[in-house]
Amino acid sequence: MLDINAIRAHFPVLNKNPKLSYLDSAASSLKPQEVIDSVTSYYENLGVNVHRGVYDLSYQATDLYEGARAKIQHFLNAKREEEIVFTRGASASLNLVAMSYGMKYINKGDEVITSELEHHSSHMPWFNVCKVKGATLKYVPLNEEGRITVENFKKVLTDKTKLVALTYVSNVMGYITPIKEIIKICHERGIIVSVDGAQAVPHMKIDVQELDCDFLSFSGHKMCGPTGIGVLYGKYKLLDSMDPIEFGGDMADEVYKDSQTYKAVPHKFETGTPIIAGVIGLGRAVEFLDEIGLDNVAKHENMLAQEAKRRLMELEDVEVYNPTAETGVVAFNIKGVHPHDAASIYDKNGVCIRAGHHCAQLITRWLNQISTTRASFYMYNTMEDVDNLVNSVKEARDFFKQF
Ligand code: C6P
Repeated sequence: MLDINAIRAHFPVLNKNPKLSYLDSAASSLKPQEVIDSVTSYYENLGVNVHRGVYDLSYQATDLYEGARAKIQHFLNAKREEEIVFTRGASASLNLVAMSYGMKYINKGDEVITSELEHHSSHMPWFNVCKVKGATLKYVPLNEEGRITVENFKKVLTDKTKLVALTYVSNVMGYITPIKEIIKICHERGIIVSVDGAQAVPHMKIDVQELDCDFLSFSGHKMCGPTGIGVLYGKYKLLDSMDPIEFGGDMADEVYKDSQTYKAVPHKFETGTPIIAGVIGLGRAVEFLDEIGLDNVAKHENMLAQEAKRRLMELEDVEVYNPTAETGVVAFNIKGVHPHDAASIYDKNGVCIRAGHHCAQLITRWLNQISTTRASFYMYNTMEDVDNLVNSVKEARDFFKQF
């Protein structure tokens, strides 16, 4: 059981706004004081570059930067530190896989499998690779709930499948993909699997060796870390076989007029001055998540989301799209009311939610909607937040239904 009041005390935004119902953690989580302090401390005490300076402050900064890589390796149980590549975020990580691995290894006639549940950053890079390389992009048919199932996945698998790019947890529906089973099936056929973990890593303990994914992409800002920092986990052999997509400072090894070589993984993918403060902050964030315990976080947010859905489904004219989802995401609409109109009432009541297509137009179209409302719960949310949400939905429905 989590002590929610004790957890809330770590988050300055909640201390300053105790009545706020922050239900938009799937977009970005709030940041605990420990993470803010670690970022501030780097700027206050060091503020210098890494890997380059031949003086003590730079050595200290490099130790903190590379030390954070070790923390993330430990957090994911990756085999080697070199398997952790720092990027700007999940989008950059997913694009790196497509632009480097995809452009090198996907060829004309090959097939790539993705799904309509994906965030744009997960499937659009593969749309591009397939278009450029003359490969075919296939979509797992979703079941009647909008889920990816192993059975349906097998329907699109062929001898031509070379790579599978799927989300672990959908940012719109909150469904968990049976990714472990899918990875096992793929590996029996030598198929590479790139997992979008942006909505999974912040909420559930992931052991990359146990999962056996080839690539896993995620962002720091959704898991109590700073904005502008993300991770690409990749198996060493794959990363080592890939070419950089950005060239220049810090990634170069030997440079001549007629030849150039690159540093080893992961530095060959971290061009230029890295996101030093972000990396240090993310290192502190994963420690924070381990201190809280992600298994407890998952149980807590799921419990709140189930209760919110149960009560929203009792309301006339409210449609919940993901009643069986097993995470902290609630997808709903008030019939006949545009989510952006309703959002003005939620905002007035201090309820922060997201409305729109959530950068996932394919699943929004699948739902036959142009926009959905999403409430997403995290470790610091309470039953009062559920009350506030449900009462605000009632108020919005009653207000807009008059017209
Ligand atoms: N989803 C949401 O409100 P970035 O923006 O690069 O940190 O993360 C991209 C991304 C990739 N995959 C999934 C499943 C995601 O949910 C996101 C970000 C946010 O749902 C912003 S659109």
